[in-house]
Amino acid sequence: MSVGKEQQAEKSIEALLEEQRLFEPFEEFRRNANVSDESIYEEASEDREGFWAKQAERLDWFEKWDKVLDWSNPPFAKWFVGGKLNVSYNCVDRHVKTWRRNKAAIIWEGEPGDERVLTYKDLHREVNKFANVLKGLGIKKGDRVTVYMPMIPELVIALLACTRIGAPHSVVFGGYSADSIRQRVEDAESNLVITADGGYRRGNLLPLKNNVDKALEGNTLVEKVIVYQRGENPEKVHMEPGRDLWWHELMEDAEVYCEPEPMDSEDMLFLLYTSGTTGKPKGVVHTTGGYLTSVTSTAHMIFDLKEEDVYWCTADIGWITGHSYMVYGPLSNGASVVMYEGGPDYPEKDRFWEIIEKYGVTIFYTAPTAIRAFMRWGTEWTEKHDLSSLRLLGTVGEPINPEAWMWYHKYIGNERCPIVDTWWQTETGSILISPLPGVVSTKPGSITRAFPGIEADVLDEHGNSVEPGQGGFLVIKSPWPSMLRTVYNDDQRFIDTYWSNYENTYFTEDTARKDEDGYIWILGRTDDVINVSGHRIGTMEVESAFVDHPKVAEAAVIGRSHDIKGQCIVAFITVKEGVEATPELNDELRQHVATKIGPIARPEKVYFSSDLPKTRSGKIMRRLLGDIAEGRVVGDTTTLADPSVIEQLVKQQQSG
Ligand code: 7RM
Repeated sequence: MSVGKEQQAEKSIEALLEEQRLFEPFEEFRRNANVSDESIYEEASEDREGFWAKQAERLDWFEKWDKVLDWSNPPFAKWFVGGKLNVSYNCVDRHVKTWRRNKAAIIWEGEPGDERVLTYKDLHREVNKFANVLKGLGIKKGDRVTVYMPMIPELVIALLACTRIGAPHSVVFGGYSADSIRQRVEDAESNLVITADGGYRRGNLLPLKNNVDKALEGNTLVEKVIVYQRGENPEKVHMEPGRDLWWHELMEDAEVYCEPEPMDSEDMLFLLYTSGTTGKPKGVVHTTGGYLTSVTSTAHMIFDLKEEDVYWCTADIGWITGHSYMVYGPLSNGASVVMYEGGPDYPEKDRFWEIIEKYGVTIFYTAPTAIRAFMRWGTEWTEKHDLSSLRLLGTVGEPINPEAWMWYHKYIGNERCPIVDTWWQTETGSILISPLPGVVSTKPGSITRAFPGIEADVLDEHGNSVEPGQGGFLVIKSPWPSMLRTVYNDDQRFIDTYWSNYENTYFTEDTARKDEDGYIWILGRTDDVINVSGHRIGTMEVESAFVDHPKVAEAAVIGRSHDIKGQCIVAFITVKEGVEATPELNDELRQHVATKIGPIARPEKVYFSSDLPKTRSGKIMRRLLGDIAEGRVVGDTTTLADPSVIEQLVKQQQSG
């Protein structure tokens, strides 16, 4: 069997760690960079709180804080204690007071090719009006508003309007299914949902409103649903009498100014659900002052945002990357932000390059999975377009393989744009580990070093910092402003997940290695999370979706490496007595999971098995399933209750 593959996997990690290429900052870039002096690292580590206080001064505060950090009750941190501010004021009002009022805030392109540009003044008007709409519907400070929308300007308007009146938003990614919406609406106890009749994806209008209708069946808490009309046939949209309201009708008579609510620095700004080890997604809680401080300063220093930049982050706002680096970070800095509704290959595989050329994008931020797809599509698509406006490239979401890094560098950056490989999480709120493009030399595949003011390290199981060249657990040793404050309604889960491995140290759930220069290389995750195209999917979530099907008895789900997606989902299923394991059922089950969770969770491969490999105490041995899925030599099976299960599965794997 394929001993070779195991060695290969081992070799590719080795190759990654032996990656010797070093790219020094380009001299011209350094000269003009927002940060061009390395001393910032030392200064920040000598006086961390002083550094963050200086960053907080980038914002407009209604009342200044009394204390930078209160860490008297770890792991519950408070930043900028006593400070008062408003996020929409910082992202919009303060720019409208300057010449930026007529600067483009959002440059939007719909998938069918429609275009809209909103200046900061336009954005101000829309946000204020919509904030008044929310108030008019009785939404008050502290109420959680669920938002399920396509990538259209109204999504940004909805978020900023929520922050204006102090109502935390909970965005549900538009690719999630009705069940996922239901779960999140219920956990957040929302009484308002904002959605649209649909959004375009590869030529089709996704039925967002239908999903919301299904999600709300039997829900008694949600009183109103606001529907933005994106499609062409409003008469075809079901509007529940007394519950559903059209966005445009509500906006007709809305007043054009709404006083921004002065929020306490520690008031909840938003909730965002993310997958973890157990089945139920965690509601990650972010607060106001610290979050905005971190995203504003990281966007300024890492993306080197300048007044004349045209900035494009391709992430969907349904993920944390969209929250922090499509909306809050860039807008707080007064940048012009490109927003695109649809897919990268629609109508053709050069849509992204076309957009870069059309709007003169200068800063481009995307994910390794996208870069690997571009590589596969080939340079015939990039060559058709003038990409010379670009001056900085970014990547996020999963480890980038050196080949993809080099391709990005060569074919998109034309060998003259720095690449920032930014490591962070939904929980961290902002980028914590990344090069500063004007001062840090990069190595393809490494996230390099911690942002100033961030104390990252790689520890062994005893809590000792590992020697250069060694691997261990990636941790953050002191609090930072945008760290999650808790898991919504579940302090215990917050403590157990992130703060129980080491004392007063944040456990990232990632494994990493430090090289001889102290550079950090991410290896993978320690928990049961599969990273599919940079999206976190919990194995338990997928397993629950499977066993929810009437024909399934038991399911075990693992991640397998995938050329484009990084990882993909593989499932091992036992069916109930009397059920036949047919290819049709196989398709049906994969579709079932896609319907339950969303298309991103559709398993790549389903294996049927008469039993799952279990220990005598009944634990499923995922390690063995991983070996099978990857086509590796299957490890030690002596603890198995029934070793013959493995043979059966290996046979299936080998026959494809
Ligand atoms: C921003 C985001 C977080 C997990 C994280 C890592 C992985 C993210 C990188 C990365 C290697 C990177 N938030 N991850 N960025 N791995 N290099 N630059 O993705 O909450 O959805 O995922 O993603 O495992 O823990 S997330």
